[in-house]
Parts: sequence; structure tokens; C-alpha cells
Amino acid sequence: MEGPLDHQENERIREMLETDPVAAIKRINLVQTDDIRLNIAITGEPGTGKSTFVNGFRGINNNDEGAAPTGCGGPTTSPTSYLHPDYPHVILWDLPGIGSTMWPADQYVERVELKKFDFFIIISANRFRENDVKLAEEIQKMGKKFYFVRSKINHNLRDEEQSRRDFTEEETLAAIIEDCFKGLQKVGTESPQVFLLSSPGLSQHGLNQLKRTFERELPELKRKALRLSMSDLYLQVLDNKKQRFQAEIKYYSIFSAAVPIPLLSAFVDLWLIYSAFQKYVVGFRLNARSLEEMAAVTRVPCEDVRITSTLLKPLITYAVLKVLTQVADRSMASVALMKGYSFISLFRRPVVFALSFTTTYIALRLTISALAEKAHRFKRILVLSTM
Ligand SMILES: Nc1nc2c(ncn2[C@@H]2O[C@H](COP(=O)(O)OP(=O)(O)OP(=O)(O)O)[C@@H](O)[C@H]2O)c(=O)[nH]1
Ligand SMILES: [Mg+2]
Repeated sequence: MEGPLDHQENERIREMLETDPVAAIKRINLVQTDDIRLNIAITGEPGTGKSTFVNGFRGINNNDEGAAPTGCGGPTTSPTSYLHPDYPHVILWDLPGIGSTMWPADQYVERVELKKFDFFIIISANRFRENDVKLAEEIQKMGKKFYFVRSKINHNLRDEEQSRRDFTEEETLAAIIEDCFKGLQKVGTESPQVFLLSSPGLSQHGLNQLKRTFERELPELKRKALRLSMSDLYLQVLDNKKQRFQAEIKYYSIFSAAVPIPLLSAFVDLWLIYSAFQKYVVGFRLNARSLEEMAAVTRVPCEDVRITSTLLKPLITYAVLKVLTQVADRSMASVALMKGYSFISLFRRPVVFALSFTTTYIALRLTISALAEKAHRFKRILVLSTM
């Protein structure tokens, strides 16, 4: 499944995020809403009318050519995509039902790759069910939005009419809406959007209402999809950078451990670790100049991304450990000289090398992790600045 941008544009922005995040933000802001792809998942329990909804939403009947298969003859067995004829780049994904034998509820989220979709329509029939709760929670966890559709309302109305003497349509519909709202509020949905639908042909009222809401919200839904996708892309870029920097640590560590002259070694170490630190700060775009540029373009303050003294902790610990290693080394050398223990000289060098290597390695690794975590906060800036 393709994301909100076509592959070429996505790669171009990925490169820019790597080399010049400010330029990347400017480019993201220039993307036209019509060019943003929106992948909508139609999900819910088996047989609730998901495929029927896909057809109705696309303005066709279940038995028209090109319609999604429905009913007993056509349970949906794998996610299937349909383009919407009226909205460019809107793709409806007819998903299999959650909790069927082929798609057990506990495996559903991973197997249908729910996280890949931008927006969701949960179709539920008859009652607000445990699987509806599960879906709503998963979608909210991802910071995404959904509409809740109660289908087969005509069945409920018919059943109620047959079983209650004081039946009124208004009261039954109000009770159904109430049930949906209660269920959604329990899972913490802010301003739930609920639509009541009957089989196409019987009542188009709910479907038309849903379409109007969707049309009004479509530009923002697309922008949101783009923002989330771009901030995920940025995290990938950061993680790649982090891995590249971490792969280089061993070379710094070997070099630092290999310089045997005491004073020179301390000097080389400090210079080495400082230049590595500077390289990572610039690499993660956390230097003062990059931050100022970013703040100027995005108009989002970058205060929480600034380098603070806590980031220097691993380096200070490093310096102390290095001094201790050298003191230990000198002491061993003196003991060996005074007592004539020549065997000490045999293992002194390898021990000092190993200690020195390990301290440099750990200090640089901790520093890279701390800087990468700081840089992760850019994700928030990226999201805010592309609103
Ligand atoms: N009365 C009534 N029947 C409906 C409604 N929506 C769907 N149906 C019928 O319910 C049956 C199942 O509909 P589908 O659209 O195939 O349901 P689905 O959720 O896609 O089913 P799976 O793919 O098996 O999970 C079909 O016979 C539809 O005609 C509705 O709102 N009212
Ligand atoms: Mg289906």
C-alpha cells in the first residue's frame, strides 16, 4: 500500500529530512491537498455490512459490476482496495471481519496492518461489541480518527416494532445512538461521530449525512495523514542516522585505546570525544544555528530540543573514568617496577586497552542515544509546523 505521497516525492522528502529538515518542512507545506492519498479502512465484525457500505459509499449497488462482493457468497477474505469515483486519491479498503476463524481478534491488528491506514470507518450491527472497543482503542492509540457506523438499522426498527407496543421510530433511533455514544465514551473517544445506516435503497439519509461530514473533513483528514506519515519518516531518518553513528564508535574507541603515551593519551581522548560529540550534535541538527533556522521557519519554539547539561553527563563520567584508568595503569607500572613483578607488565597493556576501549565505547553510545532522543522531539515540531 502506498502512503500519502507517491514514492518519488516521498524519497525526495526523505533525503531532505536527512540533509536539510527546514527545506523538507517547506516542501511538505507546499503539497497540494488533492495530491495527498488517503487510505481508509472499512472494518468491523464479520457480516456487519462492510462491503455493502463500500459499495454504497462509492454510489453503486451490491450487484453492480465492480462492486465489492457481499453476503453469504462473498465474505471478504483479504483487504481489497477500491477507488472512490468522486474524490481523487481516496482509497477505500474493504477489510475482512475482525474475529472470524480466518482473522481471529487477537491477531487482527497486526495481520491486516491496521497502522498503515490513515482513517477508519468501523461498521457495527446490532450492539456495541467488544471487538468495536478493541478497534476504537487501537485507532486512538495511533492518534488517528474514525467514524462509527451502525448498520442494519432497518432490522432493529422492524424487530422493535414487532416486540414493543409503545414503539416509536424516533425513540428507537435515539436509543441506538445512545448505545453507540456510551460505548465510545467508555473507550475515551472525544466527540464520537456516529452514523446510522440502513441497507441502500431503504434509506439514504444516514449515508448522505456521512458523505457530507466526510467531504467537509476530507482536506483536514488528508493533511493529518500527511503529517503523521512525515513524522514517521523523520523518525526512520533519525534511526538510520543513529545506527550509522553507532557503527562508527568502534573506530573511535580503538583509536582512543591505542594511544599509549599517558599525557598525550588523555589529550587525544578529550579531543576525540569532543569532536565526536560535535559531529553528532550537527548530524542530528541540534546545533544552535540549525535550531534557530528551524524555529524561524516553523514558528514553533525549539526550547526543549536545546542541548542541556544533562547531555554532558556521559562525557563527564567518561573523563573521570579515563583518569581513573590512567591512575590504575600508572600504579600497576610502579608496583611492577618496585617489586620487580615483570608478569604485571605482561597483562597491564591488554587490561588498560580493554578498559580504555570500553569507556570510550560506552560514553559515545550513551551520548548518541541521548542526542537521538532529543532529536526525536523534532517530530512534534514537524507535526505542529505542517498544520
Ligand atoms: N437489512 C440490511 N442488510 C444489510 C445491511 N448492510 C448489509 N446488509 C446485508 O448483510 C449481509 C452481509 O453484508 P456484507 O456487506 O457482505 O457484510 P461484510 O461485513 O462485508 O461481511 P464479511 O466480509 O463476511 O465480513 C448482506 O446480505 C447484505 O446485503 C443493512 O444496513 N441492512
Ligand atoms: Mg465483506
